[in-house]
Formats: sequence, C-alpha cells, structure tokens
Amino acid sequence: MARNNRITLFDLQFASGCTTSPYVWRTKYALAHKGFDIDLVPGGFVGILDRTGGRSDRLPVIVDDDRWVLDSVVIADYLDETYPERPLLFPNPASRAVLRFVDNWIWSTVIDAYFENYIADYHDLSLPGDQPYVRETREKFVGNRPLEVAQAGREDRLPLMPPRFEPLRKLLSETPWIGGDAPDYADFSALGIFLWLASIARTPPFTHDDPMRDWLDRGFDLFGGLGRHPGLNTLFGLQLRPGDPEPFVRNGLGQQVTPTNQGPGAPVEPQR
Ligand SMILES: N[C@@H](CCC(=O)N[C@@H](CS)C(=O)NCC(=O)O)C(=O)O
Repeated sequence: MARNNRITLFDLQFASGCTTSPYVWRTKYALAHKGFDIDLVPGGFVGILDRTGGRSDRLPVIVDDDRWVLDSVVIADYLDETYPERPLLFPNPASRAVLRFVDNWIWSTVIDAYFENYIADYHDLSLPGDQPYVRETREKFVGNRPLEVAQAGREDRLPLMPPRFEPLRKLLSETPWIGGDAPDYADFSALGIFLWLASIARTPPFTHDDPMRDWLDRGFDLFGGLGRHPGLNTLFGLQLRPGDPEPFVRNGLGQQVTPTNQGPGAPVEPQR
C-alpha cells in the first residue's frame, strides 16, 4: 500500500492554486498527520466527474495505489484502519464524538455566517472556467439573488460575527489543541473550515488581536506550513466602528462557566 509513501489527492482549487474546500483541507492535514506525501491532482469545480473517471462529483477523493476512497470522514477512517501503526486521527472513541460536535457547531457558526458575506469574492477567485457554474449554483444558496447583491452590506454584518466564537476561544485557552496536547482530526476539521474562510476572505473577518489567532497560526504552520498557501488571505485585521460589539471577552479567557465548587460559601453565579 502507498507505494513510495505517496497517496493521490484530488484537489478543489481557486485560480491561485489555493485549495478552497474545507473537506479537502482536512484531508490534506489527515494525510500529512499520517506521514504520507501527497500527489495532488489539481483542478476546480468543473470536471470533477471526468477527473475521477466517473467515480465522484464531489471532492476530496484519494487513491492509495489502486484503491479509490471517497468522502473526507471515510478517508480518515480508511487511513486509521489501514495504517494503525501511524499517528491516529481518532486516537480514542471520544475524538469522533468531539469531531461531530465541533463540525456541527463550526459549520453553523462559520460557513452559514460567512457564506453570503464572501460569495461574490468566492466567485471572482474561482478559476475562470468555473465561474459560470459557481454563479449558477451558488445563487440558489443565497435566495436566488445575484452574488454581488447577497454580499453587499457586509461591512455592517461582519463586526457582528466574532463574538459567536467565544466557546472555541474558551476551549483553546485551556488546551493547546482541540485534541488535547496534540492535534487530532477535530483540529484538522476546524482548521479546514478556517482555511476555507481564509481562501475567500478578501476583507478580514477577525480583529488583529483575536485570541484564536495563536491556535490558527500554530495550525496553519503544521507540517511545514501546510496552511500557508500564498493564495490565502489573512483572517486578521477587521476594523471595528463605534457601536460595533466587543469582538471577544477581554480578560475573561479561562473562566469557567460556573466556578469550581470549593465547598460551602463558594460563589455560585455563572461567570460570563
Ligand atoms: N461529505 C463530503 C462532502 C464533500 C463536498 O461536498 N465537497 C464539495 C466541496 S466543499 C464539492 O466537491 N463540491 C463540488 C461542487 O460544488 O460542484 C466529504 O466530507 O468529503
């Protein structure tokens, strides 16, 4: 298996050559975590079916020697099952449950919140040959409006988003990685979603001092800077205006939701 330690991965790219799909991003991290070199098959949205020989119209897809594996989570399971002697993506049963929670929460917090705010950029950054397809399919996701109309006014919406990330900030103030002392697939999944955001965010979504930055920087630096493609935009530099909400709880990191019970007389009020 994996002749010469190489596995083929079909990429989903923008014109810059940068990966956009969060599912492909996490598969890149999964392959790197398992110690494989990646043979990348470049390409965009149009022609996935042809590139994969009719096997899939969605990506990621990997080929390990002659074995084709579809779907990012199936790929992660395949890698752990086939190569159990290499670092595990799901080191214990809880990691799978954490992945589900992180996926559900971050998808609704990030993808749903940011999709329309960057949807015209998403189109413009696509390969020229993909743009008609991207416009036609994505207009349906934004209520059949022109992408430019959906994106308009984002300067009023973007400052409302950063406070939504407080649960992740709190978690990361207590642990270096979502997976604990070392990153696991839940980190790679979450990093992949932020890398999707970095692939489209032509105006930054977070303030320069956002506490998530340390984890994001460490995550993007993993595996020789896997998340540092020059086509990616910085996530930091959102300019707030008077009246915008505080983007995160200052000096509140590490506080528990309720104080530790130290016996009678201990404070009981929830801390926010
Ligand atoms: N459950 C699949 C989802 C894959 C998926 O939806 N990929 C998207 C990119 S994020 C895709 O290939 N889209 C093709 C298209 O929009 O035409 C996985 O985890 O691999």
